[in-house]
Amino acid sequence: MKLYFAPMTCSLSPHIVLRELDMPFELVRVNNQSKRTADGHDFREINPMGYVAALVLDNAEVLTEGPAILQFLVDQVPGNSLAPAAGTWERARLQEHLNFISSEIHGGSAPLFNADIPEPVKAIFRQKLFKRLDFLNRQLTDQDYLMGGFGVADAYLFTVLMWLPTFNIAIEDWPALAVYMQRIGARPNVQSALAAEAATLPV
Ligand SMILES: N[C@@H](CCC(=O)N[C@@H](CS)C(=O)NCC(=O)O)C(=O)O
Repeated sequence: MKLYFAPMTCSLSPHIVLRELDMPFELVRVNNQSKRTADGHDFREINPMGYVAALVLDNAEVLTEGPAILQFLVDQVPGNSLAPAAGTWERARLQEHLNFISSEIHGGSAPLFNADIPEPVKAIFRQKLFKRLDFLNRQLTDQDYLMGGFGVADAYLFTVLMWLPTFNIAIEDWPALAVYMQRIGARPNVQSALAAEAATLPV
């Protein structure tokens, strides 16, 4: 199995989960500008949308879209603690979290990365994002993780919240989120995923 990734992007969440599940995988870096991959492909031949993450199975099937990849991975290891079983009410709750993170935090952050969007317009997106952060902060005030113990939704939320300093947004303004980031960031598999990505050569 190969995980196509770019450092400091959303592909970190399936990377963390692969390590948490102790699954064998190969990490392949993608240059998100040139779309070249470290194993010599044009990445658009793998994911026509040209964005990470992409998971390529040993049978050459390709899976894209973070929430789909995360759920595929956990379903490969029956009885693991990173997600409730498929088909249960709790799995629907997990999907609620993943969709919220994907559309409201990940998608909601995208305009803030865009250098062509004028600052007053970005301010509108910021305000919207702040409301979502308020909501998460309230949730995580009384609990350490989004759902019971550490799970795939936490790997994803940690990943997208890591971008806040890039937008000059201080996580300390949401105290429960600041503590949450420290908690997730201290996990050995999170640290090893970050270190492994940093150790790859630019493409
Ligand atoms: N809908 C996709 C979005 C993936 C995405 O936004 N990937 C970003 C990195 S976080 C990317 O590779 N952007 C480069 C590009 O769009 O060219 C998902 O949820 O997996």
